[in-house]
Amino acid sequence: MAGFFPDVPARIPFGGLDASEPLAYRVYEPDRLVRGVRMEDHLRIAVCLWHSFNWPGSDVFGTGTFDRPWLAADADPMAAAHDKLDAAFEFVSALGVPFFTFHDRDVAPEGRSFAETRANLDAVAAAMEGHMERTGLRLLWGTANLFSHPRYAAGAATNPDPEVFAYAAAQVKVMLETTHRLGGANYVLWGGREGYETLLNTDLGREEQQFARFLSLVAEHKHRIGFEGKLLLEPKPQEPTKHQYDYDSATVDGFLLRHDLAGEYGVNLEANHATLAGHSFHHEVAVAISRGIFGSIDANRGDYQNGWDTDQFPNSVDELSLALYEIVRAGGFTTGGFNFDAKLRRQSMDRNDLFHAHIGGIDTLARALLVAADLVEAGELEQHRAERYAGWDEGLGADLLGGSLSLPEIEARVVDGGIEPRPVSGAQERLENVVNQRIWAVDRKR
Ligand code: XLS
Ligand code: NI
Ligand code: NI
Repeated sequence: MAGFFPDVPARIPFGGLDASEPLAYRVYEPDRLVRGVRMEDHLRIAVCLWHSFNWPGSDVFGTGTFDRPWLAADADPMAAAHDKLDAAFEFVSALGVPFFTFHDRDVAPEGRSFAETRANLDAVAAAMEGHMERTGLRLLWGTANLFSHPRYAAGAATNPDPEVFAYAAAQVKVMLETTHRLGGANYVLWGGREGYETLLNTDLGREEQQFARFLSLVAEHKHRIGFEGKLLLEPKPQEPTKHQYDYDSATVDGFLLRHDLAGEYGVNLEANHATLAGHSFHHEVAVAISRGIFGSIDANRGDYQNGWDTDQFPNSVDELSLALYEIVRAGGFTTGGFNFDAKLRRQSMDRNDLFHAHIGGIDTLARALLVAADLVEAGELEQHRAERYAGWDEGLGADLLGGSLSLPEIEARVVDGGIEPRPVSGAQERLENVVNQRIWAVDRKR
């Protein structure tokens, strides 16, 4: 293939666990059935244009190291936008995954006015439609970049200046419509700078009202234009701001309930954001599912020694098996999927490093899926959980939850009924063994 990745086959093949070719999948087989559903449809994998095609490999101490000609300072912005799209669609097609995701500013440059910026995005969206038709690739979600431009330094919806709110609202309107036009399955809002740097200059109450108003406007417009995808908030506790309002799933859920937005929004969970919030990724997935707000996932990982969003490609089957267990047990994704919101390391400057990163991440997810499916099928964890809570299904438990007993009546039940609770083992180590045994045995299931 003579495009931007000349050494890569037009489609990354499946080679199996013993494959010697590095550019081949060991586990990911799109058509393989797992609990009756194709692996591709379970995982719904997406490539993100932001980190993978729009980031030059720079960090705070150094400039870009990656070979991304369209990011050159002297490139004509619109020509560069089209070159970037060509390379991105070539990449995603060769990877053989069904979806991609992007921010408005990832694909189209900002113009000299709002109208010009909008025209740039419209032109690029037309080109994207052509690429999507040609390749069959679909849009998992679109989002607006409300954090890079200096106008958003103090936030977008939560900015002290109403003009910034208005500008951001107009920008989201355009990007929501663009996502709709491209048949996006979801629309994501990550509150990049919706938070504060210092409480000394921040009016928390006002900012919360502003944010809620912004989100109602977006939900209203979604219905107005007939966009059927889900609206998803992406929790993150900090970075770039010191404190972000969408701290984690539980915080987002409380906010939505408080502002009458429940039902309008779900969450897009990112593994590294969960760990930054002091949670495991497993926790965030389980909380979102239990609250009924689970939407989609930004797949990546942090570094146990670093306290920031290192956005590395995921490579731990052990960790992802637990998250996937929750997802498979809950019936799987509806509109969501696994988006690789992950960055190469700065020294990974070969063009093919982008392939190695994604292939490894995809195989890790595929293997975690097999483990999760196996755990669900075996049912040991569920059986233990059901037994552990069985007391709540009838008798005393049902009476307590049903609300028919007052505190004095409960006291009478304890005294007269001779209630004398005896502690029971939580069996944690045994259950941990159950998980590990499934991980070790997964190759035998074929
Ligand atoms: C940054 C976020 C970002 C969102 C989309 O930390 O993960 O990539 O997913 O704006
Ligand atoms: Ni993300
Ligand atoms: Ni992130």
